[in-house]
Amino acid sequence: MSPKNNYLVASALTPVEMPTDHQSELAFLGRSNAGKSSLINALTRTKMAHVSNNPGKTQRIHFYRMKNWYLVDLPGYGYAKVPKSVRDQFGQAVEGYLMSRQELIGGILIQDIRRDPQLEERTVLRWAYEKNLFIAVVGTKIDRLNKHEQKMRIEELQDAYKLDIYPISSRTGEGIDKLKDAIKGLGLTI
Ligand SMILES: Nc1nc2c(ncn2[C@@H]2O[C@H](COP(=O)(O)OP(=O)(O)OP(=O)(O)O)[C@@H](O)[C@H]2O)c(=O)[nH]1
Ligand SMILES: [Mg+2]
Repeated sequence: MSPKNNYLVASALTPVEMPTDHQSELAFLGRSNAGKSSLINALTRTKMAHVSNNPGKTQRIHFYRMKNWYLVDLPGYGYAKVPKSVRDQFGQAVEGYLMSRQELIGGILIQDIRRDPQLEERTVLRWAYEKNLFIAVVGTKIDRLNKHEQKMRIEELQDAYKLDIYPISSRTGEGIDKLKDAIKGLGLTI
């Protein structure tokens, strides 16, 4: 018997491989190794997303069934260890998905709290603003910093993004409930 939700239903590269039941979708985006899979697992209290020390191994769009929506894991951009042909194919699939998927209501942009936003992060923000979609920026791995460093980095990132960010640790669980509340605020059950 398969579980009702919290499981992988599709790993897609083309629209025909994507779910067809028109549930809302929320995309989890971020650089490889930023902590996307760990965050997905912390949010859902599962191990449904694969956590690896081998960045950028998967180049497919993963759809996870949630109660009344799909959580969409877009494996990291900015990875170097993948042949260019694979990168191009995946890049096109992601771009096509972000630009034309009707079910998509927004994105969770995930980045290591210790890093600064780069062109890719700014591109994601511009995409969300242009399409008038929800966007939340999450700063991961706060457990790697002391309280003072956390405060400084949160301020620096908020300045850079001109947005409040969600500081979290998937390791300790800190900040996870606040992010959950934001997702619930979209009418998505989690
Ligand atoms: N200390 C700490 N380490 C974390 C945290 N989140 C993720 N990590 C570690 O960071 C590494 C990458 O985590 P993943 O969750 O696989 O990252 P990802 O963004 O899904 O990476 P790709 O799938 O390659 O794009 C792993 O070694 C995790 O254990 C966190 O909150 N704290
Ligand atoms: Mg991952």
